[in-house]
Amino acid sequence: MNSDTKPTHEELTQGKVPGAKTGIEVRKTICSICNPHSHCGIDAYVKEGVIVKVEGTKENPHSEGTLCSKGNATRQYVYHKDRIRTPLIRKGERGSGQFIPISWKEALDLIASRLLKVREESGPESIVFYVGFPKWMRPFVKRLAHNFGSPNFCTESSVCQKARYLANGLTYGPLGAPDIERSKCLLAWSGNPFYSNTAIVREILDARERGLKIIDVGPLITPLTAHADVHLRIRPGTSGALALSMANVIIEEGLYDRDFVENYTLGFEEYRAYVRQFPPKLAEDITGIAADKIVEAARLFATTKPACMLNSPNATTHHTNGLQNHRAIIALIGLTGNYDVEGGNPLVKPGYLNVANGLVTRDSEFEQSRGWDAMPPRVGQDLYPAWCKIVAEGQSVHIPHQINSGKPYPIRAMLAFGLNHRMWPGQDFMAASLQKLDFLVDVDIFMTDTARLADLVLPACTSVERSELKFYAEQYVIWTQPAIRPQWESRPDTDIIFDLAKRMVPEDSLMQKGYEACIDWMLEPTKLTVEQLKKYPAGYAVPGVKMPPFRKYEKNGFGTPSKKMEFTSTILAEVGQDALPVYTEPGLSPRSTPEAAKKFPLILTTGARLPMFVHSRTFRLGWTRSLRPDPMADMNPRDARDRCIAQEDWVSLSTPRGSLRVRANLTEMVSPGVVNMYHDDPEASVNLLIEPDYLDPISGYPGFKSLLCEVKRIDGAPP
Ligand SMILES: Nc1nc2c(c(=O)[nH]1)N[C@H]1C(S)=C(S)[C@@H](COP(=O)(O)OP(=O)(O)OC[C@H]3O[C@@H](n4cnc5c(=O)[nH]c(N)nc54)[C@H](O)[C@@H]3O)O[C@H]1N2
Ligand SMILES: Nc1nc2c(c(=O)[nH]1)N[C@H]1C(S)=C(S)[C@@H](COP(=O)(O)OP(=O)(O)OC[C@H]3O[C@@H](n4cnc5c(=O)[nH]c(N)nc54)[C@H](O)[C@@H]3O)O[C@H]1N2
Ligand code: SF4
Ligand SMILES: [Mo]
Repeated sequence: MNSDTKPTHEELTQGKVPGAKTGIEVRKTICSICNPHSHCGIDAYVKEGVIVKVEGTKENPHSEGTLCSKGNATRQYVYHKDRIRTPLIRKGERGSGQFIPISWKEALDLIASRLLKVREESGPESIVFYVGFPKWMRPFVKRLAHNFGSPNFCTESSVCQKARYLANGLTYGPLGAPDIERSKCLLAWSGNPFYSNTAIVREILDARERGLKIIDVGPLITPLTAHADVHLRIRPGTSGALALSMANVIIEEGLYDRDFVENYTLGFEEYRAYVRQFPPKLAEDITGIAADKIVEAARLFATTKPACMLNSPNATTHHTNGLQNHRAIIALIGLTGNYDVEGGNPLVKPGYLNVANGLVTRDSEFEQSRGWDAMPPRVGQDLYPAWCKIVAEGQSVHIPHQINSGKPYPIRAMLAFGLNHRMWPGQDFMAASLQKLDFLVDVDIFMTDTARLADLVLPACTSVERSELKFYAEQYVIWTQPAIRPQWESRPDTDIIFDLAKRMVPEDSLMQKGYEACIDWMLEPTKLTVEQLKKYPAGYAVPGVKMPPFRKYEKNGFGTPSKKMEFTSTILAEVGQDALPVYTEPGLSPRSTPEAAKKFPLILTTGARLPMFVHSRTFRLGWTRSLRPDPMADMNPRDARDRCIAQEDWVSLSTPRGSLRVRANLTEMVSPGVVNMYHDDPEASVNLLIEPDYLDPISGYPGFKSLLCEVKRIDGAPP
């Protein structure tokens, strides 16, 4: 705009042009409505302290100026009427949702005094420090918990990517992400980045144009399937059988990497003998995939070098047999010699908040400031010992069970950041368990159904109202700066945590120095500082980052007890589980429970991502909810026809645990015999239909993605 003249007609009608005349300033920030893989750059157009429009930041190399439907609804998120405005203390009965405002000082003093009292009476372990899907405040909460003496830092990752991490850890030590850019073949085993991880879609499509072969394994047809050479449309929960059968083909046909197997692995002969039990014909019966397709995929993956594997954080582990399934899947990487090689799955040590971009930080040292041996056992440690050997957190799924049993010790209080009880299988059981605590604090942006169960509720602000350190895989780093001031009396979570640290861990001298000092401490090996990063509000492209070499195992071995890649897991054997990646049927399936399948003949898979929703977060936004206004279950038209169900009919979706009223969405995207339902819909939350103890025995993971159900038309239901 020309600042000497009046705004032009075009400028006035657009109305959102930055400059002196309009009073609009563009401030750089990030969106954190969805997962930390993304966090797209936002240009916030701010007028008089109010965001009037958002656009994607073009210079952000990760998001390249794009925002999805959720990010575009940022104004609806930030200015939503459900935002918590002040600290609130419960006035009425537990769970009545009646609160009165109190001051920040009163609230923080009360938390500290109540938690110190519980610690004195029942020990620090009786207090759980919990963080839900938000990740950015985790290092500080974990350090606060441990220095307070509690081993119970627990997170949403107990149902997200930690079982995959556990399977990787048991088999390889760590396993790296796929190097799609330099690969010739991508085995995308579960996962649909077009909806769930948009930032890697460009990488996949660019590589595809260069000739990348794609094998897509999953029960649904997704946008990724359209780009695949082979689609293995698998029955949910049977990935282990498919992987073992592919290994059978690869070994029988001599397509495996002999040098790698002979020199760097443990238990190959036992594994070879075991996979002989899974010829493609048998795997066809189990998985529903034609035997010749299994052979085709196995040959393609084993003979196209280098090949890499992409896995969903959890679609293979959200099954009662998930941990071993996932071990069987990832064994294919080592078997074919694609571990830690260019174009395969190279290993890069993760830096800040687990972003593996070659920049090494000190966050594990920061957060794990006390050894496990110096603390009592964690939640779930007796039941999930393998978990506790690999994963540096408690197993959150076990929290409600331990609240009820009081064994091996009582859990009495919880300090939670972003707690959503609908995340748990049998969410009503979790809600009822929370009501048994002596003291529950929930810090959230919105007054959620879970916050209503708390004794004290604190208002957190959103990413556009705070500062945080953001690492991107592209060696791009941002110290974000607030685009607007925190709304109402909300505050950044870190302000709350550091104020509590003053009251609860005064002896922790580093935390007493505050948030920025702690970030500087973690960043120290990178030579970056917060002060320096403040000069680059849109982000800083760190020059000269050296990536580690390939095949580090040749020198260092693997991070397993035997220092080898373990086809037979030493740790699993030690804890009394099968050392081999054995295949068992899902707990509820047409094969394992044929009696139950008579009444519930369809397979239910839940939580496949939709582009407009992120868990519980965006149902309340008008724009995103309008894209799917009612709760819907996806089913194949053939199954619908058999049940006289038409598109958008109201139906009951039932499992042995209960029923929900939802609308039917008829689509060929799901196979006949399968029903798919998104989770967390406040009007029909599918986790009400899943038993709280429907769990994988090794990881404690819920069987979210394979159980049994039936769908029936609700006669006389309103249209
Ligand atoms: N059936 C079924 N259930 C599932 C899944 C499935 O596939 N199927 N998926 C599972 C997976 S992978 C995950 S990750 C979990 C989801 O994990 P949840 O923790 O349930 O995820 P959200 O609902 O996104 O976030 C929890 C809360 O955090 C709040 N929040 C957001 N940002 C902030 C912030 O900066 N500070 C604070 N204090 N609070 C904030 C949100 O408002 C919300 O209330 O669900 C799991 N549940
Ligand atoms: N828009 C949006 N994006 C998100 C989220 C969100 O809620 N919304 N959540 C974020 C979080 S917390 C997570 S954990 C990730 C999840 O990321 P992804 O897991 O990549 O997400 P999905 O799109 O659910 O892809 C999972 C796919 O696995 C398939 N699948 C299910 N069961 C099986 C099985 O037994 N075997 C095989 N081979 N495949 C199976 C499903 O049908 C689905 O197509 O997404 C993140 N991104
Ligand atoms: S919600 Fe959308 S815009 Fe926001 S970070 Fe995720 S992908 Fe990007
Ligand atoms: Mo997740």
